Amino acid sequence: MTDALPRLSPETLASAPADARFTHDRAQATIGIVHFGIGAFHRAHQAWYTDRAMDAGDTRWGICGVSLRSASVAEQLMPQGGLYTVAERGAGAPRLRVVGGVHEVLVGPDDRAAILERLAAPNTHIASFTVTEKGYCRKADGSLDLERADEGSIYGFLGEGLARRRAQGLPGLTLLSCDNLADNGRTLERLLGQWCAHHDPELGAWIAQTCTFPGTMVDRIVPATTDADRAAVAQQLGLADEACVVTEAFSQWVIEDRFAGPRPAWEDVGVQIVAEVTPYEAAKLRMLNGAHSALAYIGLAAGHTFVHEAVADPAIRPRIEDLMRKEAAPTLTPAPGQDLDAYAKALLARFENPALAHRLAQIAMDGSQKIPQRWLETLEANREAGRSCPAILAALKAWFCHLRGANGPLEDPMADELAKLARAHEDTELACLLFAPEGLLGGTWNADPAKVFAG
Ligand code: CS2
Repeated sequence: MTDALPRLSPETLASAPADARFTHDRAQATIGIVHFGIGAFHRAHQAWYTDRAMDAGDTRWGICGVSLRSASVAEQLMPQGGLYTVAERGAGAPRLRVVGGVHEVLVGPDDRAAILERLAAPNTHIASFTVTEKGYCRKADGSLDLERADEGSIYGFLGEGLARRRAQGLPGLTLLSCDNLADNGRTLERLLGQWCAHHDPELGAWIAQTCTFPGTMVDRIVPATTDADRAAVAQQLGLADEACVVTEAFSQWVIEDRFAGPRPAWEDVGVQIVAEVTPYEAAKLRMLNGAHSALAYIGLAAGHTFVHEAVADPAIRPRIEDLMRKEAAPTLTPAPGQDLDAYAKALLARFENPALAHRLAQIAMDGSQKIPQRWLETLEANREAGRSCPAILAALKAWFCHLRGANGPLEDPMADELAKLARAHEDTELACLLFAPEGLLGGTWNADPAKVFAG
């Protein structure tokens, strides 16, 4: 039925419901942000905030979205002039907003020259990133994997784009990591520094003087969009939208106040600009993401497909509550006004949202990149305090089963090494190998797994 609908575009936009449309004049807008990783999360989060900030009057913040590998986002968005819909799903009818802030979508390998030109443009003030944990090309010890970094990653683009700014006498950029890494800003700063030390030390010095790397906490649950989602959005919008995203009503963005130059008035649309982002980031990674990964592996082992099913399972839910309240929360130092008990309660309510249909398998991907900041840091802080973590240990065991292929082929940048180890060793041996100082996930959790698992 929806096949017959016209496609969303600047020409057809007027037929979308008025309360679902952005209000700023796109013709006045200029591009001020280059964003790497224009997947569903960016579209439902940073681009959604920025678009609303542009509605408030400052239209310097149009987004040039870069997809490093796949051309499919560009194919979805460009025929629509960059327009797409964010559908917020909770109880009742979804709330729609067509976002007008994305002006251009470029694809890593094909559009290299255009991407570099954007990075070096005088109007560009911010480069931001949602390239997932693996996009930072870290080795097990946290340092930059130079080989992977030189295979079309963000570093090559930043290195050349920033070198051009330097040559042209332009100011540096705010480099804004929006991925779920511990200390994401400083991590990006350190890794880009390592890339420069190898390729262009003078550029590294210029970056250190002129660019900033604020830390951020980003939070919005955004399941991968399905055909059924696209059909539902089209029906409600009255237009076909190949690039729509579905998400929850909740959204949070906390940014460290450390900008190199101008920025959107994000604080006017609900973004928290703070002096110290770590308390928010650590709580989010250890409680929300830690619980998410535990739900994923334990939930898949119990035969569930979706987050809302796993969290409702009476055999699983108490473990998840314990993980958040008894294991993660005691390791955190809350910011003034941050109530971790209320946070845990709110997270459970968000996980229960059946309208999201968030697949456990989506969260289970790339465990090797996620587990250190989600579980191992919590395990280490509890170890230092002499406390045990039965919920996280149960989740680790479920991850080991996942590594042995219990839920189908492994999707993880370390899939081959992990699967080989997991199939050759039982749980305690495997834990010793993985978490030992030289192990694939060594360096974060300094326990003797032989004791912990045996006990
Ligand atoms: C999830 C996150 O896929 C995952 O690993 O835990 O994407 C999670 O939904 C977001 O961080 C929520 O803000």
